[in-house]
Amino acid sequence: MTAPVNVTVTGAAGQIGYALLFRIASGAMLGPDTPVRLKLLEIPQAVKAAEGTAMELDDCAFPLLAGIDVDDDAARAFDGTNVALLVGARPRGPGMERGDLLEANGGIFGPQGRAINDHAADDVRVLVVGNPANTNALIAAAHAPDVPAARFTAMTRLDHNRALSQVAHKAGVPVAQVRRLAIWGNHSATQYPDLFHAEVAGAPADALTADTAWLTQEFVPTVAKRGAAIIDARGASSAASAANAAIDHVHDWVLGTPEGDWTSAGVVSRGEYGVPEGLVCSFPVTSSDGEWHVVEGLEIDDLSRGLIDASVAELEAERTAVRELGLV
Ligand code: NAX
Repeated sequence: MTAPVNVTVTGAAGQIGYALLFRIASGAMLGPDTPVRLKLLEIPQAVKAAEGTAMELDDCAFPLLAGIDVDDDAARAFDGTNVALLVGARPRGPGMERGDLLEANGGIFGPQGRAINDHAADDVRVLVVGNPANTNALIAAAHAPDVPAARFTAMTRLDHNRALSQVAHKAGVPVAQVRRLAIWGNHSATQYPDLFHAEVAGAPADALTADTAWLTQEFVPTVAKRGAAIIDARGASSAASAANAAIDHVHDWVLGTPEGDWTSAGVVSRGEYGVPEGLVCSFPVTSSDGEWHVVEGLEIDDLSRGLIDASVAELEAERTAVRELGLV
């Protein structure tokens, strides 16, 4: 059997952690032939709860689970890690301004980036789930100068999957027949789910893109505000669907995207589509040989351009704010 892959999950005692860990241990993320060693990082007050989750993981007797460590020390939790899922973050509290939120998260993602830099395996791949995910990824990458920036990514796969499902419902086709959607920009309400290159049952989604009222007043806001709708319905934020998206993101990053299709991920911009270099921005991406590649050469219509620019402007404002706070 191959050597186990070390997978660190932060915020392991939280609700996404609980939905995520069992699936990683079952092989859903890295495939049925790859054993995993789980390394759970929590804050001291939540270590006991994480240990409870570790006990349950043990009780599943997963054949692929080679071991579990629980820690409140980032240096140990990231030691030798190959895949790091940064889920734990500071939520926005009552009366918290954006600057306060960015600063509080800088206090988490800066040191975690540094610990990854100093202790992780050479091939480490990082997915930031904790919000504000794009800018938290930017902060972590800035603290890991020895790790290629392209190894830091932010999760927009849940938005992508939500968009796939909305289109499948609207078109009355199975979700597997919807391809080539793209989420652009920030994982926030400004994100832009783009259907202009999408295919439904093998044909361009012209009928959907021609219906501008549905597109701009229903589809885009439904996808962008789905998180709030889930909170309203469930009384708690998305957890299983977020965990599933994290599994999908890492699975495709490591094992590749299907031929002829693409997905969406927040990756460090190299200036593609006019997005300023260095921003962690969601793009349409493919993955091969363990690397994300932005899908290039797509024609961007005026409607899309305006919506992409608005979300990118928000990312730039977040970067300016964290620069002013000395976090990057
Ligand atoms: P929970 O509050 O249930 O769990 C968060 C856990 O993180 C807690 O157990 C907490 O003790 C831990 N934590 C806090 N600071 C930590 C630190 N410095 N080191 C290690 N652990 C730490 O939140 P949950 O519902 O699991 O959501 C986690 C994050 O995912 C939130 O920031 C949330 O906003 C974000 N989300 C991101 C999504 C995305 O698509 N990118 C979608 C789902 C989700 O909203």
